Amino acid sequence: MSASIQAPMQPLLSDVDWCPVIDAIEQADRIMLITHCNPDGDGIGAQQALYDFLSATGKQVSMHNRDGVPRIYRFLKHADQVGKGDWSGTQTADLIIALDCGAFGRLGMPESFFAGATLLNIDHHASNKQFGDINLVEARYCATGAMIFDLMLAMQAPLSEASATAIYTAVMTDTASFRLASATPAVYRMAASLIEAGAKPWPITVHVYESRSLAGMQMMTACLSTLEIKNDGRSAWIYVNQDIYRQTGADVEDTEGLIDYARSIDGVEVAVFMRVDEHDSSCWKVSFRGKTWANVGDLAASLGGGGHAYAAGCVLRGSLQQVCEKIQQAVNKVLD
Ligand SMILES: [Mn+2]
Repeated sequence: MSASIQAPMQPLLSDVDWCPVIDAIEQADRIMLITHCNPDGDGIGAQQALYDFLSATGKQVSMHNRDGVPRIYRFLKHADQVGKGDWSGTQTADLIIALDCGAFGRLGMPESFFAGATLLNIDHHASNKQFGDINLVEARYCATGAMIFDLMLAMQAPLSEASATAIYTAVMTDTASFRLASATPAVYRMAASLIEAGAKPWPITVHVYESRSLAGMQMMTACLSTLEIKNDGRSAWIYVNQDIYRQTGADVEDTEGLIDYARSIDGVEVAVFMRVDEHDSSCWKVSFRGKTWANVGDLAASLGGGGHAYAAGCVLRGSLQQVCEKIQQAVNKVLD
């Protein structure tokens, strides 16, 4: 045991009013936690941390995501408690908490899922549509997981190893491993508190970034061979079509992080990644990443999507060529 003195935990933001959220939680007996379709580390981490804390308070807590929990996040303690798929039952929760989700449709669940429950929307996307009965949307947070950290402090909840690990995972993935501008000194102080509470940075990193399948690596090779550089070297484009899925046997989870390779090219300001829906060849999920000054959140919004300044996305329909043309016009407006 080292003799180091642990600094007292401090909230990331001291001027956020958590009272409406705390009131809603205290009034509820049965709580359902949900995050967006194709969940990322932030949505899953926030959900896992909140589950760990709320279930310890004696409340009946459950979790359901249309797309479950991606493989790389299944090391989190309560991952196997998350329900998956469509919803045919009757909702028995009196409070549903949507985490890290900017728009109602991105939850991917039918109306019956929400029937009779209060919907609480906790998110950090500036583009959030405020779809909840109660909304706590604060874009100054680097991650929704960081909001759960502040909520737990506001509720004077003890920080367990499981919730610290989940919040660390959320923040690590949404700040590109503490490298984005959103990783402020306060975020690093929070990370120190998480590590003091038992989060282990390297094992978490190995689960999330060092566990690629061989099929996933073959998908990466195929995807990177689609690379095109446009806008005089300032945009980089890659895609995954159905041939690539078929040839490699990889799945949508294996596309995670591929766009970062496009962005990493010297001189590239905007990276574009287009992936076809595995079941619908005319539906393209498009991701954008910005490097220094380009605001891809605005770019995505101009195409009907949303997100953050450095990371955003949208859904477009058509052939690959049609989709490319639509995106090209929007990219030109940002870069030219
Ligand atoms: Mn997020």
